[in-house]
Amino acid sequence: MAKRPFLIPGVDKRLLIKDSIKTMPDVSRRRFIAGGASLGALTLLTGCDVVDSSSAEEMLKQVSKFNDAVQAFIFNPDALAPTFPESAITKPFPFNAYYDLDDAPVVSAADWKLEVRGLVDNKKSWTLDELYKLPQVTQITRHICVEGWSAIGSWTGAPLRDFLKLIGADTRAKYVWFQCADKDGYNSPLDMRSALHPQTQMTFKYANEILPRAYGFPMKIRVPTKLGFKNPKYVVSMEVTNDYKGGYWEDQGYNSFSGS
Ligand SMILES: Nc1nc2c(c(=O)[nH]1)N[C@H]1C(S)=C(S)[C@@H](COP(=O)(O)O)O[C@H]1N2
Ligand SMILES: [Mo]
Repeated sequence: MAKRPFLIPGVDKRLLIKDSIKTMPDVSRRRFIAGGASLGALTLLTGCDVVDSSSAEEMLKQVSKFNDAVQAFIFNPDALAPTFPESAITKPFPFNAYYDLDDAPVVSAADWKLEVRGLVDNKKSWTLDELYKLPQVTQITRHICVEGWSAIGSWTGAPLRDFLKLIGADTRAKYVWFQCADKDGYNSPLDMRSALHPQTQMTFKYANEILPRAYGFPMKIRVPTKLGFKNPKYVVSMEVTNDYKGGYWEDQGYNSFSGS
């Protein structure tokens, strides 16, 4: 996440968030504030991308309408994130990290293994070839960054919940904690309920091609019900644990739930 000024012509981000909060019923207001109360969180709730004052207006309308879909998305963490047709895909899809693309990890497919640790029956490490053999699905969903941009992409991979079942993970544990290959480290805890969400994916392909380096080769965890920073790229290990181990952005004050 590079430090960029956050300016939308004609829209004051703080006022928009304040106005939206005012229109929410109590329960969702509490949940929204607990979830980070950011423009990203609003985008996640309403599906509206704010680029100008008329889309801000539209977002407010969406919040105040509180139609069934939005309600379901807020109150039920098992609700599905919206999916989109191929024609909606954002091209080119943005790269984002806390460094420039030149500094993104270069992972050698031959040497890489996914380490599995913690509360699981089978702690075997997995090669990429082994992982590629898992049954995979493709999803076209929206990725929302807390910095205020969002983009629609196509991700293919194995549902994480299938993998957790396969390795005999204790799904009563609180978190799955991911560590990444970034040179100064990147990690992120995912609450078990979200890890078991049907759309949460161990992603191996972007736009039907092997995941490019920019987007996290060889594997990222795609969680379409969460903000972008809860989608770790260049994953090297996963640990099933009851301990809250913190995360790169979580430790800097971003809410760990950050999603629906
Ligand atoms: N390993 C790693 N994963 C990461 C990040 C990072 O810096 N390192 N940045 C996060 C953030 S803030 C965003 S918005 C997305 C960006 O993913 P993209 O480059 O595929 O758009 O990756 C997330 N996962
Ligand atoms: Mo992000």
